[in-house]
Amino acid sequence: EDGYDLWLRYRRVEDPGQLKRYRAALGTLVRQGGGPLQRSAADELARGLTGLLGTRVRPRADAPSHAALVVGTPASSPLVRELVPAADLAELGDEGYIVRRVTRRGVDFTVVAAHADRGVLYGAFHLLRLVQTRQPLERVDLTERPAAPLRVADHWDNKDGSIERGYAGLSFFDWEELPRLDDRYTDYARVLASLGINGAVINNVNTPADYLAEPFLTKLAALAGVLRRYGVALYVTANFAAPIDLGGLDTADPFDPEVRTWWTRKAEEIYGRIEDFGGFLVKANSEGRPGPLDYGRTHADGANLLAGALRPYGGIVMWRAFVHDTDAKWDRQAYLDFTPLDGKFADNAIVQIKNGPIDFQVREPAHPLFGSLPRTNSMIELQVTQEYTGHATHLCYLVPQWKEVLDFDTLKAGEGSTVARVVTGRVHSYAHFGFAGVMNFGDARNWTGSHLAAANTHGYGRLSWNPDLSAQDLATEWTRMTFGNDPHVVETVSALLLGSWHTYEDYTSPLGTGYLTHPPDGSVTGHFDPSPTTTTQFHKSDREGIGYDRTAATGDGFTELYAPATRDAYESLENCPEELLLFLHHVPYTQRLASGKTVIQHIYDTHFSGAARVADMRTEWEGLRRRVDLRRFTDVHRQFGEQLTGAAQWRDTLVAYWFDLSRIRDERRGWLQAIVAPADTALLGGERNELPVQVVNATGAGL
Ligand code: BDP
Repeated sequence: EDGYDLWLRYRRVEDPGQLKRYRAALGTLVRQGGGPLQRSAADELARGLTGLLGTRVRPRADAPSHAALVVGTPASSPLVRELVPAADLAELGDEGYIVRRVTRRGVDFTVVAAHADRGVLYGAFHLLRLVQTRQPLERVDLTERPAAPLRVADHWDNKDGSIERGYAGLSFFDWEELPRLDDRYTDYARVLASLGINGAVINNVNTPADYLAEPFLTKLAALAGVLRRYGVALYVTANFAAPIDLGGLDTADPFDPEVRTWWTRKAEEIYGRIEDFGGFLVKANSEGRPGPLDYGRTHADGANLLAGALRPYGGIVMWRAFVHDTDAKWDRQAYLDFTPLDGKFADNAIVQIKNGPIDFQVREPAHPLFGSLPRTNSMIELQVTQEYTGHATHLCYLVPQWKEVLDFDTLKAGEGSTVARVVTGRVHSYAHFGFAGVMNFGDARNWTGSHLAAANTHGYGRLSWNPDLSAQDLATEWTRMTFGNDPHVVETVSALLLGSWHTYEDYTSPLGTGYLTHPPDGSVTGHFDPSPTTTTQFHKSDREGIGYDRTAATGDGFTELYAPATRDAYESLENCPEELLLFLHHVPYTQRLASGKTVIQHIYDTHFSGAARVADMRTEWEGLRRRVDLRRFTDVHRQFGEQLTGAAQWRDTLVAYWFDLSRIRDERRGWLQAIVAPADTALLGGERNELPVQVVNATGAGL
């Protein structure tokens, strides 16, 4: 097992009784008509059930007189028409489905039925999931429809094959070889569809304009053809200066008629090649990217230009709210730039908002824009790739983090206006809304570089379908599908996943200390290793205290961007959630926490306990030897070893750093904390990981 199958592993059911029941119910597969998506559904069922049941399953069209699995739509299948009322299905839209056991004339039918072919495809994957996780089907009766229409996978892949913030090798979009296709594209599309993901942006947000012209259009068309069979629309990131770079114009001003014409023709050209093209994602006027502000126009003007060009074809523009050109107001800039534009964006433009105001840190409050744009379509952008959360080395299951953000009550439209409800269009009447996830896929054989990191990919997709799913259920589901149903494995791996984010937070950045990773320097270690000396503008540690004062009273006023009750809580030291304390306040090291501990002692303790837990994690994993296949067991074991080294490095760097600044001893451990060659100047300008301090224990051994 090399991990290539991800959670689409269809290994034979072990329990003989269960196998017999599944075989009886699902051994015959009936599909009557339908288009390419239904064919994909039937192909997947044939493949999956052949594996799971250990017997050849092939789709047939005639109705059998014995138990069978029936898939289809009422429009294409007389049998489906007979078994499930068409009205029940019509209510579910084009993506919803029903999986139901129906007995007719004494024959048991397991039915996967939908109003449209796309729903059949999603239902097929659901049925497979039920068998993979060994659910009984005797009384199955479930109805599903996605919470949001946009469930998108964003790739930050470059045309030279590199991936910005990618930790799983190079890009598998091979622009040299395309339009020649290989099986990996189909498997990619299957993987997305298995989660209900229905859109893919295949290039980096920092993109040249090239993708909008030949030879890319031909290549994109080929790719779109594969994705289409799995219900995934192809999108590209557009460079706002494309009219200049590709069109030879001397401006990209959204109000310039030639610019407008250029985009109109461009859209016509793209749709001439890819009729179901999804649209554009745009990063504009952020980190040096071109945009409408270059011409004195607004983000809405820019978005509307592209939206207008795409509108005749039903395309959309996802316009990113990650805008910052100065570190000074990084936390507030998106809010300040976008809220005055509320109501000014076209109805086929959507503002895409990162989960938090900074940049995918281990811990941030929910972005204050959620709920603040009642008249502007909004979607959330989550980061599946672990840019600041340990790359493919540290286990950091992000679903609990995403859940906290999604469950955050913005209170902006009264109680219950949670982020999840905002981005699923239940708070404001948005025309388009949903989810984008920055992917962690590369050309590594196992897709994500780390076997366990695929749990984040799975979790993202499943949450974008249904944000109410619990982290516990998702962790368990992924584990069962990925490593099998041995209860000990399921329990151990789910627990490892579920505890991992807090553990990572503890040994890297407790209490919301925030951005502590080394800035990118072109190497893959950017945003990975600890480097507190280079990020002081974010954590604001000094000799007196620690934390970023974002209060209205004495700080930058970021707290003002939240609803009054939240603002009040964030503003006060007593009511501020402790995990955000240092994100919002600058406090003395001796500030007491609810536990009675001082902030500095808490910081010491969590760095030590967090790093210690990584050793426990590895021991837990060792308990799975022989319960997990050797190759994946060994790969993960090696990864835990690397994580252990990394965690120790974080602990020692940070404990030493804050000891040196605060000069307050760790009262708990009673170790001698010796400062070797303290040199403030060197400390402030210090090289990465080369702090002039060392922590040693009483015996003198380095920790
Ligand atoms: C940051 C990444 C950078 C991205 C940027 C963005 O470090 O590579 O280009 O976000 O989202 O997290 O645009």
